[in-house]
Order: sequence, then C-alpha cells, then structure tokens
Amino acid sequence: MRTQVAIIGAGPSGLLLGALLHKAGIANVIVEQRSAEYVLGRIRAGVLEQGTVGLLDQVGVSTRLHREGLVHGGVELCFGGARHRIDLHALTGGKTVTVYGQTEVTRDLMEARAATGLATIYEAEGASLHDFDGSHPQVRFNKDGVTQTLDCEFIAGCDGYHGVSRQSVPAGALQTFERIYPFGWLGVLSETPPVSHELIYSNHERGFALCSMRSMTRSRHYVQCALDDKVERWSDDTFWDELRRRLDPVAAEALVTGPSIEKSIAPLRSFVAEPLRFGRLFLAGDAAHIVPPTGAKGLNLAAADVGYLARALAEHYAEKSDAGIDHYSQRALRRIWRAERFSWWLTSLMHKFPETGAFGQRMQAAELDYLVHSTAAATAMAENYVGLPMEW
Ligand code: RFL
Ligand code: PHB
Repeated sequence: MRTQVAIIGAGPSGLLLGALLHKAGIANVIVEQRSAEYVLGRIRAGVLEQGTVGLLDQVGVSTRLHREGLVHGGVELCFGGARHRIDLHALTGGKTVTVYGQTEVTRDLMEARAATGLATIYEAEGASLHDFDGSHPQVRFNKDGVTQTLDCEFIAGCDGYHGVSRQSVPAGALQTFERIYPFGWLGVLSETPPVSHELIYSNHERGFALCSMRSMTRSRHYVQCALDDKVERWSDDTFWDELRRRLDPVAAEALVTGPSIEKSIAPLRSFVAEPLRFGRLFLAGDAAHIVPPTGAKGLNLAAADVGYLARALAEHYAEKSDAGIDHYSQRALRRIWRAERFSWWLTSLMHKFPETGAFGQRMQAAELDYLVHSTAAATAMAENYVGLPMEW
C-alpha cells in the first residue's frame, strides 16, 4: 500500500487532518487501532472555538454543527454562593463558542470521509513507524492477522497521549514538560436539561464543579474528585447530591437529575513534548500535548495543530516550499504553550488544592473577585476562552 501522508489515529485530529489534506489534493490513509464504534463511544470534549468551527467549515463538515450546536456568548463563574457572567461576546468584539460534542464532530468527520472513499484502516494492531528520519517512511501494522506495510512520504502522529508515534522518537530527541494535578474529574452524562443556558464553572470549598451540556435535553456535569477515587463509589444519587452542594442556591434549585448514561473519572494533566517534528514524522493533538480540561482547550488545540500541519504540507506539495514544514513545530508550540498557560491558570483558580490551605483559598477568592469586577481581567479570560487567533 502507498500514500502521500500516513495518519496514525482516527480521533478528531487524525480525521480533520485527513479532510484538510484531501481538500488540498493530498492523498492520505488513516491507521486506527480501535473500531469506529469504540472511537465514537468516548465521551469527551464539548466546547468548540470559532477557529475550530472555521476549519470544519473549510472541509464542508459543519452542516449539522450549525443546525444543532448551541452558540454561547458567555460563561458563568460561581463562587461565594453566587454566579457572575463573563460576557465573552461583548469582551471579545463579538466572538462566541459552540457547544457541540466531540462525539458528533468525530461522527460528522467519519461520515464525510467514508463518502470520499479515502481509506481508514480500523482495528489495525501493533502499528510501528519506520525510516521517518530518511526519505522513505513506512508504517507497518497487523490487520486480521496479516502484516501490512504502508509506504508514504510523511507520517502524522495523531494517535493521542498513549499512542505509538511519540514513543517512536528516540528518547534523546524529545524534551517533555509535565504537571500532574492532585485530583481528577468525575464526569456524568445524563438525559436531563442543562441547569442554565450557559456553562457554569464553580469554585466551592468542597471542590470544583462544572455544569455543561450537549443539547437542551442532555447534560454533561463534572465534579472534582480524589485521584484514587473509583466510579463504583459514586451512585447517581451521590453524584447529584455532591454537584448540588457545589452550586449556588438558584442553580441547585434548577438542577434536574436523572439516570446517568455514562460515568467516568479522568485525571488532570498538563504535558507538552518538544519538538513536534522529527524528519518526516509530525506530532499533533494529544500525541503532542495534554491540557487539563478546565477551559476546554484540548480538542481545539488539536484542531489548530492540524490546521497548521495541513497548510504546511499543502505548501510542500503545491508550492514546493518547505517553509511551512520547517516552521510547523515552532508555530504550533507557540499557540500550545499559551493554551497550556490558560488551562493551568483556570485549573489553579477553580479547584480545591489539598496543599494550599486557607491562604490559597483566600488568594483564589481575591482573584475571582478581581476577575468579575475588572474589565481588563475579564477580557483576558474571555479572549483565551474563545480561543487565541491561529497566526500563520
Ligand atoms: P484522541 O481523541 O485521543 O485520538 C487518538 C486516536 O488514536 C488512536 N490510537 C492509535 N491508532 C493506531 N495505532 C496506535 N498505536 C494508536 N494509539 C492510539 C486512538 O484509538 C484514538 O482513536 O486524540 P486527538 O485526535 O488528538 O484529539 C484530542 C481530543 O480528544 C482531546 O484533546 C479532548 O477530548 C480533550 N478534552 C476537551 N477538549 C476540548 O477542546 N474541549 C472540551 O470541552 C474537552 N473536554 C476533554 C474534555 C478530554 C476529556 N478526557 C476524558 C481526556 C473532557 C474530558 C473528560
Ligand atoms: C464538556 O462539556 O465536556 C466540557 C465543557 C467545558 C470544559 C470541559 C468539558 O471546560
């Protein structure tokens, strides 16, 4: 088998990269270790920046998103028993975010890809990457017990944090930066209406809580939990009681409960690998970096990475210029580090940290007070929340 770009991973970054390359006339094959159903079963991100929506528009995969996605012009911060709205729209000169689940983005990209006839090899086991330092890279994998070889010109590692791509880079060529937070998020999806028409991020003495949604009939809620906590310890009732305690009285009263459809615990981590290019191998999305979910940057960063990468590869093929490829790592990392900073900041502001004690809590309270009473501070939050521009 032969193609121009071999993409490892059919998550949102791999699928979007495939669509952007296809639009630029560049052949690509995706190699994914799981089944399509498994990939679609993962409940993850819910908030899309305008830049992400723009990329989906570019590849013609946004019809349902524009029909069903919920456009939000603000976000609410809850602390000290009351809610305060950050007017994203007014503070950013008209920008908004769109609430539309990662599952739906993935489904739309999968369906569009199937219609183009581009190859996606699901349930490809044991992928290994070869000769990306030379001029004839290869991806080898097993499919239905048969070893297959995919010859290509470039490899895009879009295979998430646990993927093989980053691990294929010689240890000495990679520098990594990491922070692991001393807590996790317990997430619950339910067929219940959202508490409020916008997202609520709550700082509470019992711990952080987030009220999000997927539609006007489906909610996604999170509560901060211990790192070693187990999903089995949380019955639906325990979860709803804990969430209610962490909200202001009006939101607590408005909370509609119901059976959970999905319940899972995710650890919180900040991670960046540098650089993002090794010869003919590029890293993008969660394969290259992780942000804690506070601020909803993970999927959006992944989309921006592949936006840069697709443009760089298009320049290589159409204009015979390697300038974009040569600058990919630097360009993407600049945006990545700014999103890392924002996600770390919002995480630090909103969560209960075991080690900071009463002083740390007073500092958070003072900063939240400042944030909602200073236009300068609220603007800084708003412009990061809606997404920093994708500079070329
Ligand atoms: P993914 O989605 O992990 O996809 C990688 C794909 O690669 C496959 N793979 C392999 N394939 C072949 N061979 C191998 N050896 C392979 N190893 C792995 C995997 O099976 C998978 O299909 O990475 P990608 O595409 O870079 O996308 C990143 C996003 O999924 C991630 O950043 C977001 O989900 C993060 N995130 C959020 N981001 C947002 O922008 N907004 C949010 O509101 C938001 N909320 C969240 C989140 C992540 C969460 N969790 C559970 C991590 C909320 C949560 C709870
Ligand atoms: C979600 O809806 O899953 C979500 C929303 C906002 C975040 C994180 C997750 O900051």
